[in-house]
Amino acid sequence: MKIGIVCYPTFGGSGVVATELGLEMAALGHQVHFISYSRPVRLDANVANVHYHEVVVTDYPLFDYSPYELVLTSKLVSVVKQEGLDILHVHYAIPHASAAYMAKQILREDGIDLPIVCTLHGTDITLVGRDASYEPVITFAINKSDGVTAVSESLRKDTLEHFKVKRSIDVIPNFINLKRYEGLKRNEIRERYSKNGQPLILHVSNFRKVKRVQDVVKVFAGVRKRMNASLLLVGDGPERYNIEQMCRDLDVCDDIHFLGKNSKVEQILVNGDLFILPSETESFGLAALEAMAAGMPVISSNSGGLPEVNEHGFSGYLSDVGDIDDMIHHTLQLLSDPSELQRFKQQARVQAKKFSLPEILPKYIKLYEDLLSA
Ligand code: GMT
Repeated sequence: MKIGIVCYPTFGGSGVVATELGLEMAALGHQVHFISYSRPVRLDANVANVHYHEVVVTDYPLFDYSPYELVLTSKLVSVVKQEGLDILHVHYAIPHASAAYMAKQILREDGIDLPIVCTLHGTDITLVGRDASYEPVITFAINKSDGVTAVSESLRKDTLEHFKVKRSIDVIPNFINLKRYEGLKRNEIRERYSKNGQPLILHVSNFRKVKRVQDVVKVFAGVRKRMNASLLLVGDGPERYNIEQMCRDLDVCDDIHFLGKNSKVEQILVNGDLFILPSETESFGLAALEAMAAGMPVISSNSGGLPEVNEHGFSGYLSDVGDIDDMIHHTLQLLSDPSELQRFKQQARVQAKKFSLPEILPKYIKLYEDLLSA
């Protein structure tokens, strides 16, 4: 197959899932064409069967806002024609689904019928997409896609609840490439931040409000009152200053380390003992899955798709959003009992296997094949 993949190139989960999916399809011998405004962070150059087409938006004085969606549409038309793509898979509805629809109509004029798959990832539905300024376009683009997938049952339900969707939505959960975690050993990060052997607690996100990183700091401060521990905060984003302020307010700065963005996140995760993801909402929670793959139990909120990923009492614990005391309780329960922590670490790995590539990839391949033979 010749597959086009449209995604955001940033550290967000949708770009990561899109990249990993494309790389696996390329490893199977398919030709995969990534189309984005910058090289996706996890897409190395010079990988066999992988091609990258950059969408370059030029400035023009008339435009206060450059029309990215139009430039993307033109790029899609051009790549489909030049490369002879069989199928186009867009990740994150805004604005990729409507750009794909427009490209499909343009190509139809030339007698080309291009099947479009749209994968809904979360905030394109739960936060941004349902806003009145986007909703009619998103509804239309979802209804007009040839295949629509959601990364969790929770997101499928949210989509049906908030949009007038007249078509079926397949749930294809996010997946993890466990090969990235095989044979990984603790490294200098452990030595640097756990000098006295104290547990390392981790959090990874884009530091947006929806992630409630301040709750991570509050939980850590509660834990720190009872035991030695360090917290590594990986990622960056708009809440960074407020998070730093919270560290100062709670007097825990010395034990909290900001590691910034990192494209080889598994090299950090492998050093951790426990992961905290207290999000307001999370359609899936890929960060939790990556943490489990690295052998960390997850203390998370119970919102959105998180209960589908993190099994309460097995791979970690779930608490209501904002229930700091409950999260502190579960964290201490695990960190103060080495054998219990060890058991949960193993169970976290078992849970991650349920979302391993061999479990999930065939679902995407079947969807592509069904659309191509329709
Ligand atoms: O806000 C983010 O975490 C980024 C966003 C994205 O588009 O990358 O993440 C969403 O998609 C991920 C991959 O499917 C999911 O694992 C995240 O749960 C989802 N984020 C939210 O729903 C807040």
